Amino acid sequence: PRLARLLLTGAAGGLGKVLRQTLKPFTEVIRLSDIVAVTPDGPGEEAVACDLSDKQAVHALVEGCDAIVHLGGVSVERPFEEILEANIKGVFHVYEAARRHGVKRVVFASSNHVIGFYKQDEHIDASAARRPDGYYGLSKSFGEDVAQFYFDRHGIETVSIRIGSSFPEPLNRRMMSTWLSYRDLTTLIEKSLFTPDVKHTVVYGMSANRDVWWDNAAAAHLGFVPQDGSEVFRDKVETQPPVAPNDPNAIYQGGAFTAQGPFGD
Ligand code: NAI
Ligand code: 15L
Repeated sequence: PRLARLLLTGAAGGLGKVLRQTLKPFTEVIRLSDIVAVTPDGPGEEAVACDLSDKQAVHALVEGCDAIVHLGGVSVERPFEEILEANIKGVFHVYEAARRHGVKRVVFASSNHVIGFYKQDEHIDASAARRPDGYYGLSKSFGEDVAQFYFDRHGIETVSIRIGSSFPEPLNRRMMSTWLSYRDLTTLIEKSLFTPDVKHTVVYGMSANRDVWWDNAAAAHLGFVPQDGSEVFRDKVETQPPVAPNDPNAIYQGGAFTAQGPFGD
């Protein structure tokens, strides 16, 4: 299947730079957006700069698109006011614009930090109560609620992907469990865009890693079968010094995010 016009927010970011390439086969036109300038690179690409906290700008951005992959926003723990503008207002504006302009499918880049306060020896599925580990995690938790609300109220379908750690390779021992390869991320987004009748589905974005904390049985209808796994990086990662047992990176699923901030006033 192929979309007519796919909107990719956060297109200048780490994942956006990858996905603007790998999602191209699934759409006639990809509309690339970020708060910083993005340059279209050939046919089938268009770029629209937009601050997600600007409601009118987001409405103009979304018009004419038939699906949205929403990656834009602050991707780390930051003072609440920054998170409020980019993530909380941002996700609301995206869904309001989707409603107004008839967009029926959103893929929301949620995060493992919505459940970051579970311990690494706990195993959870998508139905576990959320335990956000900071303002950033709270904003993603809000985003998942917005997604559910816009499905229940307006029939807009979303797959919220609780991305673990999506980088070229796992950067530390914790990421041996949370790593999501770019290839598996792309497949998961493809499934999220084209699987019929997803309603609001929550899925954990992880590759086929050996020791995982998350169970994706509730998202089996997506048919996502990860092809990569972190084991091939184990020897390299284990050259790093061991993590102290009282370090949040060794205790919590959200790792160091559980101990960042507050940032004062
Ligand atoms: P990133 O920080 O590299 O990219 C985010 C992009 O959003 C940046 O290009 C930034 O300029 C843009 N942005 C920030 N504020 C904005 C605003 N007010 N208006 C418009 N654009 C704005 O993050 P990355 O790693 O590419 O992540 C993409 C998405 O996936 C983010 O939503 C992040 O929270 C989520 N995610 C990523 C994970 C990872 O391992 N890379 C893990 C879990 C979630
Ligand atoms: C995230 O949500 C961040 O966006 C990313 O930069 C990583 O820190 C990742 O989680 C993680 O938990 O490893």
